[in-house]
Amino acid sequence: MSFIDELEWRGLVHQTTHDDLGARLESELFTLYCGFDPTADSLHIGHLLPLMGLARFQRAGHRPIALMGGATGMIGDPSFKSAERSLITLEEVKRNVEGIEQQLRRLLSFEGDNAAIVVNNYDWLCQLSLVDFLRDVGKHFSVNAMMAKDAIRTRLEDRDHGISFTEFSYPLLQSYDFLHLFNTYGCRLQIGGSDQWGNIVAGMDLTRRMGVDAATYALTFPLLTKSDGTKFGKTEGGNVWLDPEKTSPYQFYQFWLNQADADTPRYLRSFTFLSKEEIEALDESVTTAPEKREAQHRLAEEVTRIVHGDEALDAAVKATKAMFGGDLAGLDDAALLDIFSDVPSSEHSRSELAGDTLLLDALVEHGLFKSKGEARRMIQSGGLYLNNERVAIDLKLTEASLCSEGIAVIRKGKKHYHLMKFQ
Ligand code: 545
Repeated sequence: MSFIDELEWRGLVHQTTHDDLGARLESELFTLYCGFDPTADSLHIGHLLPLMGLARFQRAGHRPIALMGGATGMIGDPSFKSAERSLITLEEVKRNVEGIEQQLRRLLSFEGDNAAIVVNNYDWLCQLSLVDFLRDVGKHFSVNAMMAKDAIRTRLEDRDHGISFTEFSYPLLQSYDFLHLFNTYGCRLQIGGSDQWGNIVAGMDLTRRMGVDAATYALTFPLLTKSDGTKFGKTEGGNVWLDPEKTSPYQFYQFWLNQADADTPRYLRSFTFLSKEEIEALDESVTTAPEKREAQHRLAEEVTRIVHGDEALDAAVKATKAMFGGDLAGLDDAALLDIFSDVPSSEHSRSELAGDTLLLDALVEHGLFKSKGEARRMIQSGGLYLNNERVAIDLKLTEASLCSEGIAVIRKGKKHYHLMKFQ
């Protein structure tokens, strides 16, 4: 299978400019780029497709450039945005660049002939003189053509959410980048999500008008969909971030583990580097043994490893087992609060750990059971667990009842958890 056929098979090709791009990618080594504006301090899984896209090209022997939009991030891309963005400060942009650059670097290789390159368009765009730019670059853009683009149509039609000259000029900056990267690195291909099509094609036009006679190319990725019609990549808690401080590796792992059978085969193609054979075997398992959720487990494992590494993956798997009644040993307060983030809890005084309080009494007092009788019946039927171990009726609370520094984990029946927090 050729590289472009593989991308197609993975559902990663939305549009390309040339029918012969696939053939050329087989016979020539390309330098290609994708840009990321530092409008937030972390990427989320919506950015994973183009980022892994760069990595896929690199694995196929091409040279990837990750562009940080230190300058364009100060302007704001209006493409398909329904309202003007508020400007962010230079300090904020710089801080965001640091966060995002770290995340980019994890996925790319900086060794070998086709080592990845990270650039920041602040380094060239901020040196341009306004008058030169308007003469040399601006002359090649037709305002009439720019106004006809889909990407800003709503902003032109909606009187309440118009577009400033600042944002309207954005495509000129991204276009200039393509020209600059062509001149500096021989970069001939720009990739991005489907929202970037207009900006990428504008850059191809500019390179041609500026006298570059080599062909430049565009390839865009589709927007991801979910079979139930809801938006991909969102949870009740909002975005699924790549930053482990914003979305813990455990929550990240859970996100992928919870994908529907109908979506998992597609996500395995788009979000993992697994081979066609491996993925087709996993497709099978979705039909033959859906209850095992083998495909979801594999998906969660692969994507978590790619983004967070082996160690974080191990911890996430362990945490998931803990949630299903497994061993809780070795988990600290922070890990327990993460795993059991949506579980009810009660606040207790450390004095209850002195050895003279019955667990049963403490639970009734804090409302976990309506009466002592109810609590007693549950314990006698073997349905009450402390730190995932069955408790006896006469169990008294001591320091040993804690699972971590200050938390004891109660479970009623198969899956009703409750945290006792001691202070
Ligand atoms: C700037 C200068 C260039 C080339 C590209 C750019 C950025 C581009 C853009 N891209 C999006 C983006 O989102 C914020 C990421 C960090 C929080 O706005 N004009 O910067 C997204 N992009 C990845 C994909 C995208 C796109 O980074 O292309 O489609 C999302 O999947 O929206 O010379």
